[in-house]
Amino acid sequence: MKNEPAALVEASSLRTGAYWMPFTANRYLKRNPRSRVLARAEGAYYTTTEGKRLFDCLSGLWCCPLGHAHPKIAEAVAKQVKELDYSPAFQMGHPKIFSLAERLVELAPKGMGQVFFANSGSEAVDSALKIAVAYHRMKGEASRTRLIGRERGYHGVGMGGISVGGMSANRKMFAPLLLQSVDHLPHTYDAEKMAFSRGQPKWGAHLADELERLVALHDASTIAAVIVEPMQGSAGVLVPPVGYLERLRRICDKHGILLIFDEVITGFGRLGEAFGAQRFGVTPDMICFAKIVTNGVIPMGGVIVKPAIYDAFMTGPDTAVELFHGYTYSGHPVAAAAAHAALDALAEEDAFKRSRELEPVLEQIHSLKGEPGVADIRNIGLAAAVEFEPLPGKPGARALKVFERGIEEGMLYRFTGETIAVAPPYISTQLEVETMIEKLRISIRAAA
Ligand code: PXG
Ligand code: PLP
Repeated sequence: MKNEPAALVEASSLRTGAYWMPFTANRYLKRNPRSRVLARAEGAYYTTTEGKRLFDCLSGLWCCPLGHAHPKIAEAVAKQVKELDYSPAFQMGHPKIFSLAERLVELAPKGMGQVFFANSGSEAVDSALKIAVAYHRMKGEASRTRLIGRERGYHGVGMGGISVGGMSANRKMFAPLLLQSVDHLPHTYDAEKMAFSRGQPKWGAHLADELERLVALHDASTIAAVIVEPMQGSAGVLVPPVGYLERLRRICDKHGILLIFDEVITGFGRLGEAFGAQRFGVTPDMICFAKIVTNGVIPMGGVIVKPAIYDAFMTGPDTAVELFHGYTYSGHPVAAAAAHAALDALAEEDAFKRSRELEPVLEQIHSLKGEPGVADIRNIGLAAAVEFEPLPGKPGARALKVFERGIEEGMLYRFTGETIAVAPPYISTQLEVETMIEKLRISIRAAA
C-alpha cells in the first residue's frame, strides 16, 4: 500500500454499502469501484480517485458541454450563494429568474411565451403533462385527458414520465402505478430500412400517421397531448425520419392536440441549434428542458409554453393562484445564476456553431462499421451511438466490456443495453473527437 498514490488508497477503502446508486449495477460496481469513482473534473476531462484522466465522451450525462469547472459558471454560483442563496418559490420571485425566463423564450423558436421552472427533466415532463391536461380543462374541454407518448421514449422517471415513456424496463416493475389514459406511437426505428444512416433516415415519415389511427381509436376529444423527444437520446440516438416531426405537427394541429417536445437532451446546442425544434423546423406547443441549461452545474429544468397556454390560465380573480403546481426549488436563485452564466458562455464561445462544426468530425464514427459485432451506427448533431449484436447468451455484456476497456484507454463512454453513446463536449478539439472514435475502435476489438 505504501507506494500507492494517496488517492488510490482512498478509492479502495471507500465504504460503498449505504449508497443505493441510481440506474446502476450496484453489486458489480461495488465489488471493484476503483475506476468508477470520480474525484475531479476540469474542461473535457474527469480524473478518477486513482488519478486516471478520462475524456468526458457524453458530457457528463449529456449535460456539461461547456466543460467542467467553467470559471464563469463557478464564479456566478459562488457569488449567488452569498447574494441570495434561496428565495421562496411561491408568491415571491427574484430578478434573475424573471430575466432567465425571458432569455429562454428568446432562445426558443418564435411563438413561445412563458417558462415554468422545475429542477430536473423528470419534473419538467410531469409539469408539462399536468399543464396540458389542465389547459384543455381551462378551455372547456375537460374530456381531453389522454396522453400519447412513443415506444422507446424516455421522459424521466416520474409517474407521468414513465407512463408516457416507452422503455419496458423502466415501466414493468411499476405497472400498477402507470397512468391509465395513455397510449403510444410506434417508435421510428427499423434496422433493415435505416441501419448506418448518417443524420436523419429517409424512411419512416409515414409512421407519424399512426397518430391518426390513435385519434380514430380514442377520438380527438379525449386526447390532450402528444409528447416526443425530437431525437430519442436514451434509446440510443434514434434520429427522426425526414418529414416525421412535420407530420406529427400537422396531425396535432388538425385535431387540437398539444405537441410537446421533450428537449432535455436536444436543447441548447446538442443538435447545433438552440433546440431541436429549430434544427428540424417544427415548433411544438411546449418544450421541456433541463441539463445543459446550467451546464449541469446546478439542477434545473422547466417547460417553455406558448402564450395561448399561459393565457388560458389567466382567468378568474387576479388574487387567486392560477396553477396548483410548483416545487420548493422552482426557479432556484443559484440555479438561475448558473443558467445565466451558462447561457452567457454558450453565446460568448459561439458554442452552437462549434457543435455544428464538430458534427462532421463525429460523423466519422461511421468508420467503425465492419468492426466486430457492430450492428448499427447512428448520429445527428454532436450525438452518436454504436449498437452491437449481443454476445451469445450474454445480453449487455459486450457494451460493458467496451465501456471497461474504454476506461483503460482514457475514455468515459456511456453504455446501456447493447449500445455505446457519445455526445462530446462542444469545447472538444477535432483531435479529441477523432481520438474518442479511434479508442472506441480499439475497445470494440478488445471486447470481441
Ligand atoms: N426527458 C429526456 C428526453 C431525457 O433524456 C429526462 C427527461 C429526465 O431528466 P432527469 O433530469 O430527471 O434525469 C431525460 C434524462 C442516458 C441518460 O445516458 C439520459 C438521461 C438521463 C441520464 C442518462 O441516456 N435523460
Ligand atoms: N414532501 C413533503 C412532506 C413536503 O412538505 C414537500 C414540500 O413542501 C414535498 C414533499 C415536495 O418537495 P419539493 O417541493 O422539493 O418537490
